[in-house]
Amino acid sequence: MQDNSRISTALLGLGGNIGDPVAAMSSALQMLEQHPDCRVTQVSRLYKTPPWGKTDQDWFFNAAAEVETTLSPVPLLGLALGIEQVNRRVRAERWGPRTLDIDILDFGGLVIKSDQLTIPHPRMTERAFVLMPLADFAPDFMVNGKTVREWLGEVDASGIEVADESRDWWRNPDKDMKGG
Ligand code: PH2
Ligand code: MG
Ligand code: MG
Repeated sequence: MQDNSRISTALLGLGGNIGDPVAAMSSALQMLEQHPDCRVTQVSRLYKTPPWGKTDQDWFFNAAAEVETTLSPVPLLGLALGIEQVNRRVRAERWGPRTLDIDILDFGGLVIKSDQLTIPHPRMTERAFVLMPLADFAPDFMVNGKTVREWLGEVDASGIEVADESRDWWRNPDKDMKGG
């Protein structure tokens, strides 16, 4: 990052269940890491999670990340949506379509309610697929009066699996595809 003066810490949730979500999530984190106004400071393990809400769809891959940024919340949202667009492009090519969701869960503890953005993310405290990855690096982080660990104790986390124990699964997503 170029300017150290106004650094905020944002928490992001990432997920996907179409195409190659792990490649899309890896690409997203690498794009954030390479962006001049962002630095990826924590990444959770990689999880495989049963679909929440609409249950007649494929399981998801989910992860969480901490990003330090000199961007304000709305520009960070714009960056996240742009990265989603790039990775959501459906292309009739070898590795097929891919889908990616990037949610801003928290931004420096601010409370924001605008048409574009609600922070903290209004459903994060109900969702084990958000809380469990977040608890890998921020179990004591406070959201709406309770820690991530406390919220996690109140939700149904059944079915969730760790898909990659490594915290840098996103740095080299093709490592298992060599020769394949
Ligand atoms: N995202 C949704 C709806 N349901 N379920 C899981 N397991 N993981 C998700 O990321 C997810 C979901 C809408 O954003
Ligand atoms: Mg979402
Ligand atoms: Mg979203």
